Amino acid sequence: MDSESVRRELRLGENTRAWLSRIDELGPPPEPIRLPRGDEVRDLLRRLEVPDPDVEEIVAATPDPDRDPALWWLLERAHHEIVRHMGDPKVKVRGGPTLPYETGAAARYFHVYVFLATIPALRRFHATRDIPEATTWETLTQLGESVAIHRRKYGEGGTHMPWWLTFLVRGLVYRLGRLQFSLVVARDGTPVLGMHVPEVGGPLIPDIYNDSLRRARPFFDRHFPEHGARVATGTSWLLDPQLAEYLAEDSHILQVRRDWTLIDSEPEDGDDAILEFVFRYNGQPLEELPQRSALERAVVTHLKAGRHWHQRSGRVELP
Ligand code: CO8
Repeated sequence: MDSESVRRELRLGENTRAWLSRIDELGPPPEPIRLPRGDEVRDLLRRLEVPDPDVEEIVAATPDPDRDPALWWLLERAHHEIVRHMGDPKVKVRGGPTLPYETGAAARYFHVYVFLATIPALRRFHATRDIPEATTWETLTQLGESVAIHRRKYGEGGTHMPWWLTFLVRGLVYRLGRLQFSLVVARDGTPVLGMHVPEVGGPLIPDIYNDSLRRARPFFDRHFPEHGARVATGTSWLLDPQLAEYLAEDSHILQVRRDWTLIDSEPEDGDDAILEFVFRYNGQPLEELPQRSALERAVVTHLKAGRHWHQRSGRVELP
């Protein structure tokens, strides 16, 4: 098989050519991949909080090297690209695109299979860094969140934001309580921790947020002493100052962001981001969006008034 025949068979777009030829050059991984099957994968997926209907579909569609040679070709090389730079934040690897769904369930769940095939290498890497098992498993539950959001948004199985799963399974992201932190090297070479608020885990109660923030520096100083980050940074709809026009002063979002300093000169357009994170928006008219919470009402009122939301970048000192 070569990258062009794989591209044709899986109906990948022209824009995937550069990635395909890169991973073609890389070749298969030195150690053959193994996908767990049957009850082994069922138990693993449940542990990763993948919802039941998806678990069964993922088990049934698990690709096989003889039956699905093109998909297997892609799987091996996508996995190889990830493990090659395990734990190195200076190398950018976003993983492959979402595959066109018309070739079947195995294509829809492609990034789940890459994730599953890479867990053993990630666990070996975590062991070399003495990462507690509980942190490994807590971090890996992002797979369940990604699959659940995809189903809620599109009504069928798949993975939402597969590039984030790639980051995570490359050993760059760690969930410590309510928050995730990622190893990042800023453009000027400064090491920082990227902060992320996963959806699963309940409201952003300040005590819970602060507990998580307090865990970050000791964790990274112990397991990644060469990194040495002293600040966390983030780009988010949560940092848009305009939210203060709508939310109560004691809202969690307004409380936890008080220690943050904005560091961007020009705000980025944030309409898509806030619609995504509040509604998992999929193009419906604004009139049809639910209006149950203060935030849901704020997002719609603001847009209907012809105004725009912003994504802002900020930083906070790590305690
Ligand atoms: N959808 C609908 N309503 C919401 C949502 C939401 N996503 N979030 C909050 N609300 C409602 C609340 O129910 C409350 O309503 P009411 O006053 O009517 O009772 C009101 O808005 C105010 O909410 P709070 O400020 O108290 O916030 P919560 O603690 O309820 O929720 C969460 C905050 C947990 C962040 C929630 O919005 C959520 O789960 N969002 C999805 C995940 C997400 O958006 N993550 C952020 C992605 S960007 C990123 O990770 C980088 C972050 C870097 C900067 C961090 C700065 C702190």
